[in-house]
Amino acid sequence: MAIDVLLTGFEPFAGAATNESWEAVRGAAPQLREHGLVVAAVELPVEFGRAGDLLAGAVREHHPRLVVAVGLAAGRRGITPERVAINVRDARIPDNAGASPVDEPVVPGGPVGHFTVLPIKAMVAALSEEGVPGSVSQTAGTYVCNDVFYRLQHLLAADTSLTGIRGGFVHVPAAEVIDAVTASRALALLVRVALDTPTDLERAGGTEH
Ligand code: PCA
Repeated sequence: MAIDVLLTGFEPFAGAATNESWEAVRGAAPQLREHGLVVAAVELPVEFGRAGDLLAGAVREHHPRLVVAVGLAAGRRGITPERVAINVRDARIPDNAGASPVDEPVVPGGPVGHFTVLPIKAMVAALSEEGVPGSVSQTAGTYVCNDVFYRLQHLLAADTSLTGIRGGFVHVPAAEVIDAVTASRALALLVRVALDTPTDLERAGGTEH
């Protein structure tokens, strides 16, 4: 059955008891259902390769209109829709299966990067209207979140049976920065903006260095 939205979050990692990304997804899904949307929510393992395999399987099973994968970026000050996934695995800490790849490709022979196809500027604008801190992020890192993001964008770009499915990645910060209730409300808002915005806003979302 084709559904409206597939959301994914991650299990805990690095010794934490919970992962804010899964808390946000768990809270956002029922809010979206209240808006009449058919939503699937999947908790992914923090494992290179296997997380992307499970996400790909869920995309094929559910054939959603929209896929938003969510991860925790503990050091960030707001909610950050990601602009680009890169074809690199470079792990500072082992994943939950003990793997620590260094300078390996996500997809051997794949392009250097894939851009999101979510309207990230419109999403950030919607956060700002709600008073929730957020900005466009120019990198999802080189750990499992980027791995999943790259696999998602590669799948959607390469498999013509999935043409028309839009997808991308959003990082949420630690609960001390944005609490779970606010994060789940914000995520539900971002999903609705993504569904309702076929063409992104033309406004700057760069970073000064
Ligand atoms: N954050 C990690 C992986 C899982 C998660 O929630 C990351 O940013 O790569």
